[in-house]
Amino acid sequence: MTAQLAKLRSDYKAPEFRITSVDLTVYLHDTRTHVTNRMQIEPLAACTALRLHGEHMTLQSVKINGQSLTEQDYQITDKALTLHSVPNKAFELTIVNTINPAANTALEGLYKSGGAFCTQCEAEGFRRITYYLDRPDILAVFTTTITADKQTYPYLLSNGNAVAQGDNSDGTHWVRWHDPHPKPAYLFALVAGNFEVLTDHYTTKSGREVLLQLFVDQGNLKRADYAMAALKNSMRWDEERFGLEYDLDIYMIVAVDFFNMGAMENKGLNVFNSRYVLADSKTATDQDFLNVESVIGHEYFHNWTGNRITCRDWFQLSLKEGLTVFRDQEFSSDLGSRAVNRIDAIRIIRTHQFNEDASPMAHPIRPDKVIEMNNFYTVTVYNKGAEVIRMLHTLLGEKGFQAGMKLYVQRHDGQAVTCDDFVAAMADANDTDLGLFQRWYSQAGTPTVKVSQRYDAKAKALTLAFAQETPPTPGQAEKSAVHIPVLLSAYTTNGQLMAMQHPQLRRHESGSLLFELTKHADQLTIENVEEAPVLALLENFSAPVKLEFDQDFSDSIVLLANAQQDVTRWEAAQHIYTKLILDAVSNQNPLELPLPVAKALQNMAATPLDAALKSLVVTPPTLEEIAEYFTRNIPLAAIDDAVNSLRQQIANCLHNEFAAIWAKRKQEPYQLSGSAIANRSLQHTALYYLALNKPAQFSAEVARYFSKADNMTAQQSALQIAVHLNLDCKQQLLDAFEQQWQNDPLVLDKWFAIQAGAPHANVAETVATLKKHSRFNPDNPNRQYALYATFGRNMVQFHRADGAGYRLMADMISYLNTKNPQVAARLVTPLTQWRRYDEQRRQQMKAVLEALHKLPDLASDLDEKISQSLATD
Ligand code: B3K
Ligand code: ZN
Repeated sequence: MTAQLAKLRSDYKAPEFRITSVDLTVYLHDTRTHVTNRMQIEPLAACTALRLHGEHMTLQSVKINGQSLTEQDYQITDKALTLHSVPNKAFELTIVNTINPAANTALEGLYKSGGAFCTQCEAEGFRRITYYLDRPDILAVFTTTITADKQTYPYLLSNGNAVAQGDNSDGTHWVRWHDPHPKPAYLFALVAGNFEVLTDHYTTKSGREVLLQLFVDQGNLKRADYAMAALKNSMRWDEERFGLEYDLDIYMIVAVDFFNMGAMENKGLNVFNSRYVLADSKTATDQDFLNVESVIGHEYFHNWTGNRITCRDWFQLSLKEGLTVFRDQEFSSDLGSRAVNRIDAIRIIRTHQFNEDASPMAHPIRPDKVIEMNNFYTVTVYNKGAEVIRMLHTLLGEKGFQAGMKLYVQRHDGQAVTCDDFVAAMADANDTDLGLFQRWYSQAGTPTVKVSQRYDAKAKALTLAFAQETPPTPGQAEKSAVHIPVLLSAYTTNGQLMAMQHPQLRRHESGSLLFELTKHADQLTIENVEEAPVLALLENFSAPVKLEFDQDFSDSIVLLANAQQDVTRWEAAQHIYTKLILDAVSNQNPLELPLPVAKALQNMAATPLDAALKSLVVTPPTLEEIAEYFTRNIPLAAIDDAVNSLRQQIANCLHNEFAAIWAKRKQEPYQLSGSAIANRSLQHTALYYLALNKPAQFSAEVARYFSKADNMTAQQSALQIAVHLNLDCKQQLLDAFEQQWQNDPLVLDKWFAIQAGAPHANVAETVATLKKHSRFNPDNPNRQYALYATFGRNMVQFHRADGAGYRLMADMISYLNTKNPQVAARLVTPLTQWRRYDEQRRQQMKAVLEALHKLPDLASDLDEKISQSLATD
């Protein structure tokens, strides 16, 4: 194992050379692809040596201005090629090298996915294709000529426009692509394969005709329509909401089966994990459809926020990712249910992001120190990054935010910039000071906001006291106050909205009042308040913080029944559930659903609230979310008992309501409308609770529903209910599903995941058996995520006291260490938090990590996470 050197954000240096254009010629071959890379380079400083990044390749030759260099003229290491002396004025550098795509199991650089060649260059994959200044602030114009066997690879694709093509006499053909937009190498893409193509057109608002092409494997064309429609919706939405229009004549998307992440926004040629493209009602659930829409949107929106304006260095990743996640969230909310989308986003933060903040890998949305960049494509950089953008939106309003966006684009189009540049554009466009707000970019950890309320009936005065505190995180012991927008409303006990006036409370466009907490502690006294109000605080989750506010059940019930915003009603129910669970855990008492709460839930079920909202309101927080309330000795079993008992009591008290929902459902053909999705969601929640309440009685009903299902949403829900509730029909359904879908890997992933996520004592054994399943290909990231990543999130079973879960995971991580370090590093995450568990588990996890740390050839991805985990105290 070689210790890897950390890079620091503060060490940034402007490049010493500029690469103005790159002319790549690639002869594709499975094991010996030949690359000629002709670059026009300009020195920017008085510097004679040039160090180019390059890994996993064989150098054939180097020429400067046509003159061959000898081995004395350069030095090669396993990471770089250094030319000792280069001209002090513009010159041409030609490098010829070979690479082995078939051996590339890391899926970074050029690799084979099934029968196709494809690339993944973000963050630092281009350096596995050829020697280059592989950093995002080097923007060059790319021309790419690809040659390959014509029969095997009829489609040869790269960025920009196809400008020339031809056939050779040896059965190969070639295509030349030119991308007029200067871009960093991480946005380079090359694809070759035998695809089916879905073609369509889009006319931009200024009249540009764009050819849209979606490339899928043979046989999958019928599953591509939805993604194409989502692409056109994205293009329209970005014009309407952000005034941003597409800038090339062609937009291509290729779906591949082997892909480490969701998708990649390469200029004009997105490469997608097939799970975010292929969708029809037989094989994709409602959630899958929504995910396709959101990821298609996300990658499309990067064309402006990421591609035309890119990151100066990788520490700035959230500049493009936080902003683009915010944009895709807004896209989904404008097209679908805003409240449901918001709740989904809140749940991601409260479970996964809070969890990351409490881990040894905690980092600010703009990290300061990185060893392996691939480890920083995190829920903090992406999702907390999006919350930070959302706070700016809350503070400035839609108009102010859009003015900031406009200025940002005007100032920085065509540049590689920093998060500070973005915030400066927002501040300047609104003539405001966001100096304090910028702390969100540098400070890691989850702030806690404590609020207390005191009402003086005689003086009719309400005093609200706010205090904030952020716990220390590795490398950041002392924390400062951050700028926290708190949206709030006040209601009477009858559920009427109350007017409140105070210089520090301003009316917000959402309908709430906005208070800005900028100090460690602040206090407001509000006059003329007629009665002690029921407060809704941190409405719409207006900041990514933990709220501590002791609210009586009776007040939460008022909000659940009356709040004007749906998210506030959902929050009221969550507040009740969380309090019940935490009380039961800390007092070691059995959990009991108070009668007024049961009544309030029954009333809610009878109101005309949106069906998807109802389904979410009756769903308590998960064990994973509750675990974030504990820093040490997480009482897994006690939380599990309390959550289960709460579910059981909801099932019991709402049995009649659930039975009515189930009985009244209409037998309609499958539709993908918002209301149909919402109804299915509520019906499946009802079926789950009915079966939980009376398993023996409902097993046959679940089996019948499964066998009659004409869509994957119904089929998957029935299977999940049967497996997770251990119904009598469980094995029958598992077998039927496997039989039906054994040749469809994306669908079979659901079968793997449902079993790996089941709350049963023998899940570790099940996972061990499933990994030997003939359809479990350990080299495909989707299979790993379905089986092992799902198992790692199954907290109670993964953390089984005998350590079986840890050993199982460690075996797979050792296998992946040399094969695919990115996937290995994802799987190690739950182990790195060993300090948060009881003594027995701590020792076992630590031992497993120490053994992994000693692996020969430990990948930097794993090394960084494991070292950090073992080092922190
Ligand atoms: N930008 C890519 C992520 C690439 C990850 C590389 N390890 C996907 C996205 O966020 O759109
Ligand atoms: Zn992105």
